[in-house]
Amino acid sequence: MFSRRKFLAKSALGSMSFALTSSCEGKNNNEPQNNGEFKPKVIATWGPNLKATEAAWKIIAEGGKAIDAVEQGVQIPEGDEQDQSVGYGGRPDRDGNVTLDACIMDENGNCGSVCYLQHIKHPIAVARKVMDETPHVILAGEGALQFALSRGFKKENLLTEKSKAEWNEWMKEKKYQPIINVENHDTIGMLALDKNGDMSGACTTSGLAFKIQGRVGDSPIIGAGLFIDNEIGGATATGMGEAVLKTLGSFLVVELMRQGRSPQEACEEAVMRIVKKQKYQDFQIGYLAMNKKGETGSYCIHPGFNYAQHQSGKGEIFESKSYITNNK
Ligand code: SD4
Repeated sequence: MFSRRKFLAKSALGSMSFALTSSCEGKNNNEPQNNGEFKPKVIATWGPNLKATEAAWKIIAEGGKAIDAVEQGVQIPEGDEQDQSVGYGGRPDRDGNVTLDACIMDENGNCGSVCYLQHIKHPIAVARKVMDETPHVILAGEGALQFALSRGFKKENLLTEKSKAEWNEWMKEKKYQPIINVENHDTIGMLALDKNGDMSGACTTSGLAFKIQGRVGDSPIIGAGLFIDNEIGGATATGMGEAVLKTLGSFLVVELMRQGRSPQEACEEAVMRIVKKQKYQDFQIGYLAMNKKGETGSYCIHPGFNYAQHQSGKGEIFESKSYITNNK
C-alpha cells in the first residue's frame, strides 16, 4: 500500500498574500485569470489522491465541468480496495459494517449527500443523483440504499479480507483510539475550478474506523466536510469529523474568504477555532481551500497532512503547514 510519507513533499504556502474582493452581486464571480481564460485546477486532500486529481484534471482540461470532474475524480479512491478510508475496502464500524458518507456541491449551490450508506461502492455517484434527481439534499441509511438500488447501483460486499482482519484484531481490545494521520484520516475532499471559472467539490469517506454503529461524520454534511460558493471559492476538511462539525469548518473557511482572508489565512483561522476549544492534542484536522483565482491554502493541527494538485497538466503534492509545528 501506498504511504503518503513516501511522497515528495513541498511547501506551496509561502507566497500567498492575496486578498479576495468580495462579490455581492450575481451568481458567479468568474473573472478570467490570464488572457481572458481561466486556468483549470483541481486539488484534493492527501497526497496519495494524486491519481484522483489526475482523473479530474483530464475532464476539466478537455473543457468538462468541475462537477463532473470531482464526481469522477473521487471515484478513484472509492473503488480502490487498498484505500481503507474511502468506499470499497473501507474499515468497518465496530460491528463490522462498512458505512459510507459522501456529498457533492456544484457551482449553483446545489448539493446532494448520502450518509450511513452500505453496500454501494461509489457513494459519491449516489449523492450526485440525490442532487440531480430528487428535491432533497440528504438521504440516509436504508433509504439511501433503496434509492441507489432504484437508480441501478449494484449491491456489493464492501468489507475486504484486509479490513476484516484489522477489525478482528481491533475486536480483541476494542479500544477506540484514532492514530493521527495513519489509522483513519484519509477522506478525500476535492475542489475543482473549470475553464468556465466554475467551482465544484466532492467529499467521500468510510468515516472513522471502528466507530459506533450509526455514527455519521462531517464528510456528508454540507458546510462541515465541504462547502462551495461559486462567488468566493470552496473548502473541504479531513480528520476528526466531530471537531469539524462543531465548528462547521468548511462553511467557516469560505465565509472567511468572503471577508477578505486568503485561502491560507482562512484555513488557519478555522483550525484555530478548534484548537482554542477542543482537546486537539489527540486528533488531526486538515483544511484545504481554493478561491476563485485558483489560489490555494491548507492548514492542519499536527504535521503530516498534505494535498494533491493538478494544474497545467502537472501533478504535485504539497505539504500543509501545521499548528503544532508552528507553535511548539
Ligand atoms: C469523518 N472526517 O468521518 C472523516 C474522517 C476522515 O480521513 O477525514 N477520514 O470524521
